[in-house]
Amino acid sequence: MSRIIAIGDIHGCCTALHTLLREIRPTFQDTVIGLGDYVDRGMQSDEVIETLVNLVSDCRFVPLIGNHEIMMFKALQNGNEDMDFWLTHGGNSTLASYGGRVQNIPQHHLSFLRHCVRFFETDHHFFVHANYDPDTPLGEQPDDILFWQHVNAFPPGLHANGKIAVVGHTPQQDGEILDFGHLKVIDTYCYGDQWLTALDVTTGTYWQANNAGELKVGQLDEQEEFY
Ligand SMILES: [Mn+2]
Repeated sequence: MSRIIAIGDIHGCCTALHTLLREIRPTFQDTVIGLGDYVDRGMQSDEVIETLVNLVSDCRFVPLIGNHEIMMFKALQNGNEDMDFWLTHGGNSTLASYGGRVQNIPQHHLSFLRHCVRFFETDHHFFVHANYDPDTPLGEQPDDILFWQHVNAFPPGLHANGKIAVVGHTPQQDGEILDFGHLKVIDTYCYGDQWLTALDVTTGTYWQANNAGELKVGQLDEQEEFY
């Protein structure tokens, strides 16, 4: 059985990520989608990136880009205000994980981050970091919606492509997946002492791990409604 598994915002939470991957054990039958925001806030962004780089050799891994990767890139490119902006929005912990020096960030980590994509879609689902405009094709979504806009206040309707959306970015402080049916929000606030979520989008099975290395498994309701 091949699986399609999305992983929510990791934010430097290496123990939770390792715990999840040990349980899921992705193989080359599986497609694993990272929803972005691998770095910042948590303390081990360096180890998270190294783990994701290695994941490429275990499965079909598709990393999306999140707003924190965008901030990091701008900071490294431009310095000055862009560096200040990144450091005050969680980048300080990323930089600390590299020993406090930008020069310590390995080339293969930068190269990994450069290869992250804006969106991904399968037959029945699509994946973006933050949000989407339901009437705009996925390839034409504006950056401010795709990478920055939260969904809690105004959740978008079903996209015109008829596919189920899987997103991160809007932290669910209760640690639970926010499920609108046509839209699943799986940033379950791992860096805030809640859970890191991996969702098998076809079956609705999900796994959650935390920074204490604890793991739980759950099941979203009413998957059959959409097929
Ligand atoms: Mn984000």
